[in-house]
Amino acid sequence: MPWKSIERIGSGQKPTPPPADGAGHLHLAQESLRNLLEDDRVPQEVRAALSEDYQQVEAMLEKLEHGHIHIAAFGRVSVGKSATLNALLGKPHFSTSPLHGETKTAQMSRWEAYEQGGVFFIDTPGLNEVAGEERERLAREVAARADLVLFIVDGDLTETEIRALRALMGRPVILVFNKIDRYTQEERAQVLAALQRHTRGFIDPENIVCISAMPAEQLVILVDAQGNETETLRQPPPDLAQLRERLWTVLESEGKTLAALNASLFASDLTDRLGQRILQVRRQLGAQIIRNYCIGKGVAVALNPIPIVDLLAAATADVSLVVHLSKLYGLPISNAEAGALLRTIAKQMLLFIGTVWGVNVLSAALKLGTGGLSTLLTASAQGAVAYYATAVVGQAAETYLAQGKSWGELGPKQVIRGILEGIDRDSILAQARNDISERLKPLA
Ligand SMILES: Nc1nc2c(ncn2[C@@H]2O[C@H](COP(=O)(O)OP(=O)(O)OP(=O)(O)O)[C@@H](O)[C@H]2O)c(=O)[nH]1
Ligand SMILES: [Mg+2]
Repeated sequence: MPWKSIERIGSGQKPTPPPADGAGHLHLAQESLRNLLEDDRVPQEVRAALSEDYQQVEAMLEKLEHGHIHIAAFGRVSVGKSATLNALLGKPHFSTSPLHGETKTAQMSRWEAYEQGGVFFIDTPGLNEVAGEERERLAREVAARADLVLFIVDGDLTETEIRALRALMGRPVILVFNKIDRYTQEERAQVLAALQRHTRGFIDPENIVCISAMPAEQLVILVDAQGNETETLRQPPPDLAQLRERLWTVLESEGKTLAALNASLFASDLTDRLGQRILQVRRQLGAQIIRNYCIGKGVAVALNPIPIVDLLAAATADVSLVVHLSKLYGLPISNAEAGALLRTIAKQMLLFIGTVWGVNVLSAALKLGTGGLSTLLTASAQGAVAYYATAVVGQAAETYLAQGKSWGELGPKQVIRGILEGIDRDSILAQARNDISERLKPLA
């Protein structure tokens, strides 16, 4: 059941790993993404608040259905990310520049040379650009979502690069040492050895390749038949052999698995995130709902004061609050069920009335006012207590619903006691007086 899986994953357990073959992964990933999309137990208001995440799921599903593979170029500014992709594409598709920060958004291009089709290159902005935090965030997001990352460097690793590489640990990465035309054979070997050393244990040496995507122009001296010398600048062709070979091998042997693994990871990640976001959104929406009911109740009581014990007993009238909250939590309950729940809550609250609690709340509510004990003040103090009581009822009902319609091991008594003790009484009462007097002002 999709909803259950959200709650289960949200509570820290991982789903059973899918079978190791590519097709199995693919199938399971598609299924869990589809389940996320089609889960009609996610309330409409939660869905609306998470519309961006849902769009991501749709995009990922579409990619999977078409069997597309996304390969992202990722790395520090100006290491030659765009130049490397251009060299692979065989055309200057992405803009390059000697200045930092040339690439400002993520851009995509299909790799036509890959005959089986469906392979796309994604260029990303560089890391470590001055004031480029937002672009860097985008680049990291794209890399995290790509099926394969070409992590491009132009020398030994910097601190930023080591951190970025570690963040990709466990993901398929080819480490590309670009601009080798700038180094002598001996220097290249030194850098390569350093790259292997720094990435030992998380990047296989066969996934470290040396290239020259856009070698610097060379001064060539031409000598004609008469022995006349002319100097001219020539752009040597790119040297991509190692990268091209590695890419072909990886795509041939693991292409399907790459996309499928990534999709499974994405699905489980997103399920986690969605689960957390759903809880968060529910809490926010729940707080709003409770507050609206608190105001309604507080104003009604202020206008029509009743004795305090009645007032707490009147908590049982908050049926529609509980029904509303139950819908938000995807566990709709009937009015009768809500009534029973309210009676349990009210009973526990009334038990505390016998103690100093009720008196304390009322006197705190009274103290919060300024001036004498006018009728209006007493009335709105009672309104504030009603507001407070509804807040407690709302929180108790929410706790019960969030635990899947259960009071948990503690039982209602301890849960409600915890809420009463944990609630910031004075600030809620102050807020209540504020909210109520705001609404009563136009009537005064
Ligand atoms: N010598 C040499 N220069 C290169 C090579 N590849 C790229 N360059 C130069 O490096 C500079 C940066 O190249 P880009 O491809 O724009 O680098 P980028 O990583 O995309 O840069 P941003 O988009 O700004 O992050 C350009 O001036 C390129 O000409 C290479 O193999 N050798
Ligand atoms: Mg670029």
